Amino acid sequence: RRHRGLVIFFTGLSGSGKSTIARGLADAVREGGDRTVTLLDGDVVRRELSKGLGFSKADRDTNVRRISWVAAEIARHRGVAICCPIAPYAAGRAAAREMATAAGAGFLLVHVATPLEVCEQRDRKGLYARARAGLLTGMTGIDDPYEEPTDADLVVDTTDMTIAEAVQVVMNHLTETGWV
Ligand code: GGZ
Repeated sequence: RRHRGLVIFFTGLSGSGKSTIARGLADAVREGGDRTVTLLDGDVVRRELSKGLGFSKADRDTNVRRISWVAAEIARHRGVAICCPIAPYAAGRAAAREMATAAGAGFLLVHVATPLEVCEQRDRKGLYARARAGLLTGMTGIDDPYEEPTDADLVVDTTDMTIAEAVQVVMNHLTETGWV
């Protein structure tokens, strides 16, 4: 497994901690060995790869599919791709797994299952408050769906966990399963 590509796909609500864990994990995997790690950061993806897309179901599907395709290509060439879109639909996540598998790579779905009330309390960007006030429509978890994964390889809830601890949980899993 150490010689095969791998897609690590984080899914979860806005504010769940996905991106922060993904960034920490990218550093940890780079430090731990000689693997090439590509982080498909959400903000960068929406600026560079999915510019112009919004948050309708069609646009989210397109965004998630693009990310999944790039991740699978990276993994095809034996890299480790880490991505962290909300990816609210089960079908999109299943397609991401299929694309990685078809590329001969491994696929790890990590559900960052921090509950909505915790994400909403943090509200780092004020999006939940705006959604509650009716100033923003189509906010995931408020008036837009998030289909809870039933096929996650790993579930982490950052409610009572530091980011470093969450990164360690994922790293331990990767070590135990022989990916790094
Ligand atoms: C959800 C939204 C929305 C709506 C803007 N719904 O916490 P953030 O700010 O930094 O991360 C969220 C990000 C979600 O983009 P993704 O590309 O991950 O979504 S998807 O996988 O569904 O394509 C949030 C911000 O964009 N944001 N409007 N309506 N999140």
